[in-house]
Amino acid sequence: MKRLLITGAAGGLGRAMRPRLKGLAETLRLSDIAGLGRAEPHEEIVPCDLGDANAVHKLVEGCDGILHLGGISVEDKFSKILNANLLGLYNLYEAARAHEKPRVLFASSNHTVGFYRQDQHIDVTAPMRPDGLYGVSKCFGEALARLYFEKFGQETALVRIGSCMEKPKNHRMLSTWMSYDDFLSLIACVFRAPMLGCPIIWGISDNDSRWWDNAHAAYLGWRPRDNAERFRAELDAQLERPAPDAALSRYQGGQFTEDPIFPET
Ligand code: NAI
Ligand code: 15L
Repeated sequence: MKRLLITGAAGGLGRAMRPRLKGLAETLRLSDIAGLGRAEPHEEIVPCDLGDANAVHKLVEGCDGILHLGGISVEDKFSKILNANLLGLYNLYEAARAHEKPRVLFASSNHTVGFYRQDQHIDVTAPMRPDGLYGVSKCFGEALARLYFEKFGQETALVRIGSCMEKPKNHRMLSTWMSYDDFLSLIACVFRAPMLGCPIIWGISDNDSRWWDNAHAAYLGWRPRDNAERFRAELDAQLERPAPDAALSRYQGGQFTEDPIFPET
């Protein structure tokens, strides 16, 4: 790729992936509403609010891939989710349509299915069961991407990320964890695949206690190599297991299932 756009580049995942993605494109175009520091020689920085249609059109121009990490990443007031995750996504897809339909990797979330119980094993045919307004916004994002695929042939990988961080922070994450290395190899597979389509992919490492089945996406050749199991002893020593009826041990979405709907005022 000549130019890969990374939205949400100032966030937790953006900061982790920024140095790792250096070899994937000649230029990384980094964008966020938060500060991004100084550009390295292979980088360009374009601040942009995803809710601003004109700015998003300029942002996408000249890019041949988009890693879309930007937006609200936890439960929040609807007005904030509306601007960043709904309007922002619409703006992104309209801009992509206007600028030669660069392939997109959309950071969706396990919170599209958060109300499945942890003793249920599901694949991508399972109906959505979002666990909050944040989860609903990711369901919207997946539906919007699918619309642009069916109508215009816009390709997107809908990556339902579990918990992508240095290491799992609790026992639930022994099932949902994805290492940075595995995310990097997934990103490379998505942008290098001769044909992508619009698949839903569970963004998890090869965890022994995973709940989600990626068999349908085998054609991409992604082979996650890490396994959260190696952190189990450390977690057992550090943390008491939550009670069996606690949200954290009951639902796939964990604590998000107990979040309130935040009032606007
Ligand atoms: P984060 O909250 O650390 O980063 C999101 C970034 O988006 C922030 O830097 C923020 O300033 C930016 N942003 C927010 N509103 C914006 C707007 N209106 N315009 C432009 N930029 C805006 O989240 P994180 O952890 O880095 O996650 C990245 C993406 O991956 C998010 O979309 C999140 O929903 C998704 N995801 C992450 C998971 C994880 O384990 N880190 C799990 C599941 C999904
Ligand atoms: C998400 O969707 C969030 O963005 C992230 O902060 C984590 O909490 C993750 O899900 C998770 O479920 O662990």
